Amino acid sequence: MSQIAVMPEITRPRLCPFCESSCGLLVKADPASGEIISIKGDPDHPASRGFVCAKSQGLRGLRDDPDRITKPLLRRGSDFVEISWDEALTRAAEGLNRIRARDGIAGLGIYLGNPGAHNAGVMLGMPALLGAMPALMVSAASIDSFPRFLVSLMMYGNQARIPVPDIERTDFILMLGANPMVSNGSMMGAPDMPRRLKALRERGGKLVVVDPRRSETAAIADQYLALRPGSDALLLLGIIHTLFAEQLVKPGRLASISRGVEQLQVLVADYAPSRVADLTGVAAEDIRQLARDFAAAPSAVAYGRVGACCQRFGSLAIWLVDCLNVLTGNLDRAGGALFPAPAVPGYLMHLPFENGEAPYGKLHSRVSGTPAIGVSFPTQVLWEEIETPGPGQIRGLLTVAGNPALSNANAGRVLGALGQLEFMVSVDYYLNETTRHADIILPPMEHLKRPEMTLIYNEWMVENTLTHSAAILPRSAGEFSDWEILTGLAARLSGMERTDFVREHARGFVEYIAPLLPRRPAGVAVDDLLAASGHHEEVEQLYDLLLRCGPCGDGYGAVPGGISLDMLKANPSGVNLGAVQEDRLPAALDTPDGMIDLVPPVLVADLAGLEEEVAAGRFHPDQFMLINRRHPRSNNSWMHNIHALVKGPERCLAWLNPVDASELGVGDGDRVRINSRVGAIDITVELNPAMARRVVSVPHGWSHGDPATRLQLAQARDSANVNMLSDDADHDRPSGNAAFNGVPVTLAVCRTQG
Ligand SMILES: Nc1nc2c(c(=O)[nH]1)N[C@H]1C(S)=C(S)[C@@H](COP(=O)(O)OP(=O)(O)OC[C@H]3O[C@@H](n4cnc5c(=O)[nH]c(N)nc54)[C@H](O)[C@@H]3O)O[C@H]1N2
Ligand SMILES: Nc1nc2c(c(=O)[nH]1)N[C@H]1C(S)=C(S)[C@@H](COP(=O)(O)OP(=O)(O)OC[C@H]3O[C@@H](n4cnc5c(=O)[nH]c(N)nc54)[C@H](O)[C@@H]3O)O[C@H]1N2
Ligand code: SF4
Ligand SMILES: [Mo]
Repeated sequence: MSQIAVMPEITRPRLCPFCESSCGLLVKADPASGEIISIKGDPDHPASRGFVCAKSQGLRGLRDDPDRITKPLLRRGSDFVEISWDEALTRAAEGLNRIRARDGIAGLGIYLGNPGAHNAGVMLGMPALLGAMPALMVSAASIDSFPRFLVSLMMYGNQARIPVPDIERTDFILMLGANPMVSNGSMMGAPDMPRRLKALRERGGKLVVVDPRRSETAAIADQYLALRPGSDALLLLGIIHTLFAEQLVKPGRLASISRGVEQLQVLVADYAPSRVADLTGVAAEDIRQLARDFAAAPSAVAYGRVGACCQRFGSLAIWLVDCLNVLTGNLDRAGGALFPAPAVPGYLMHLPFENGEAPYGKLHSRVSGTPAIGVSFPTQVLWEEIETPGPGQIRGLLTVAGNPALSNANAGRVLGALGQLEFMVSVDYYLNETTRHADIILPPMEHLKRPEMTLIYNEWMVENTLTHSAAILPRSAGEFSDWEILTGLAARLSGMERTDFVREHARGFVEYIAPLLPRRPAGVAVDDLLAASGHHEEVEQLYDLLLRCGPCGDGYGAVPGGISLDMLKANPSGVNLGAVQEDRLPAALDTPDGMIDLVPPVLVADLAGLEEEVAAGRFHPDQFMLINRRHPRSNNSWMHNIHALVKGPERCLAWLNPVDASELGVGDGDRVRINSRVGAIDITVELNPAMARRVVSVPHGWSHGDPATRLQLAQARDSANVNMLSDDADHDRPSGNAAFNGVPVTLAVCRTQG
């Protein structure tokens, strides 16, 4: 399908697929040999402007990795053999259909992992697959951002309404549980965080970081507050209490579009800084002063991410972050938290209120009665549904771009469940800790052989940019993209030809998301709209339709200057649609009464849970707590087999404050056993004065020793799976999101290395 002329060395712009920053890269390659010669930042990309981080080199590493799977694999006993695509897709569809025929759709589950969200082919292919194979679907969103989605749904009436910090203009950022100097920012899509944070400080702005570890971001902050893990909600309650106590509540124009300020004042009454200080580890006067500084700044924004979100009180924390922004008048205004107006509609999250009721808890899971957000359940539901016999037990699973064996809480249980399945199919590059349980593995071709384009992450980009990247390397026969694999599987499941299936799917899909397509020409059939994009590749045709009918689209000529895929292709470094705008409220509110709800009952209810945990001693200063950590040359679980990224000293180390270490009698290089309610790991200690007392930090995504995997480099690393410790039962109650931070643990000396 690709029409690249073969010539020596070409340099092409390319969207980086590895994190939300979505940087523009310049890839120099030799299409004849397939060699990637260099990967640099693209100075012409409108948002990243030449910035690039080390992980971008993963594109080359992935291409060159001899362990990457290039042909479909079929399980034969404990081994795998290569089979043809035709046989693989046929067997995969037969296996899944067999379970559906016997047990109904309740017998099937789908796990969608994080890189899927960075891959337009997966994002456009999954609705097609779900159409052909309705199943209980869980995704990495519930081990990452469910609290954010739930809070947006309840406060603004729409999960996709994500307020992002206006980092370019703000005077003050209060950052809880985020480390953008390493992660490059999440739900604050903004490439080149170092430059942006430096610019903030150069214009006299202030950065305050709240974290149990003096992180790389805390190291460049104006103020750092060390916090007891999991106590963000208590700190925020103390700050909001102070705002009321000191008459600093000034919502400005938000007052007339918000509901519940008085109730909120009553709710925070019990959380005077003098009370929460002992629980959070932050001095009462620091809490009061923080409230005053925040309220006094010309503009300010509170922002909470993975550390604040993926914990037992993640929904409370994210709710209170937003309340703080509203009460100080900083939501929807320049320098505060703004609502992006994405050019490609967030169709996956399009779930309106019905009869005044939020799409939350309309479905409950069979085993634990866990409520779904929309139709999405948290991941732990999948494992209990596989484990628990009876009608509706899940016996067949499809995983797409996910590695739950390492990424999900209570990994011991996940492994047990994976081993119990009757039939499993995985779409993945690697034979890893998860896919080794599959019966069939379907490997997509490498990134640079397919086109890529901005899709869901434009929901929360600080700058509104769109990029389309053409394929750079030519594909060979027998290589398929994720889009082709997912639609190919869906077609087989439906007993149809793939192209017919794709057409039929597109018709239904476009009707389903019709409210999100304001510039769709009236009375023109979907087939005719797609035909107008006939000069593009198949997956691009659907994307073009979304662009052109979407809120910034050209409406097929009706809106001169509007966007289309042709326009993006003419600007291969990317198109800038301008800064995110203020004053989008109240128009952008989708709550039934058109107001911001400051006191959604499902969130307020968990304050009782917080009090229970306070009473149970969860925040006792002697209790050891586990927290997460990311590394600049690692991406969750799956870049540990790439030499350029994994080389160097061992990284899977438990960081401990030196005082705690000496009390425990351990030093650098010693081994400790960390125990939690659900499991134990042995791991090497590294002393680090950046750690708050009684906190231990361990990175996730490690433990590659399983001999059944095909990850030679990764296997050689000494590492442990931190998610053997995280407790799936101790999740965030309102959303069901996993709690990786603030896990109560005990530590004991294991053995000393010589
Ligand atoms: N290099 C690299 N970049 C990545 C990734 C990666 O694996 N590696 N992963 C990508 C993904 S999928 C995501 S979602 C983003 C995440 O990006 P971020 O949200 O920035 O997450 P982290 O980098 O994990 O930083 C979380 C911080 O929270 C702190 N923390 C832990 N517990 C608590 C707590 O209870 N309260 C508070 N206030 N802080 C706490 C941790 O010490 C850490 O500094 O990063 C993305 N970018
Ligand atoms: N303890 C702890 N656990 C955590 C976190 C934490 O901070 N602490 N962070 C959590 C977060 S934020 C996230 S997002 C999750 C991630 O959790 P998951 O999404 O479950 O896992 P990943 O490690 O991202 O694994 C991605 C898989 O996709 C494959 N892959 C990569 N690119 C592609 C592609 O283009 N197509 C296909 N088909 N496959 C591809 C890789 O080979 C790998 O198998 O982990 C979570 N787990
Ligand atoms: S920050 Fe790094 S990994 Fe993320 S998009 Fe940019 S270059 Fe890629
Ligand atoms: Mo994530």
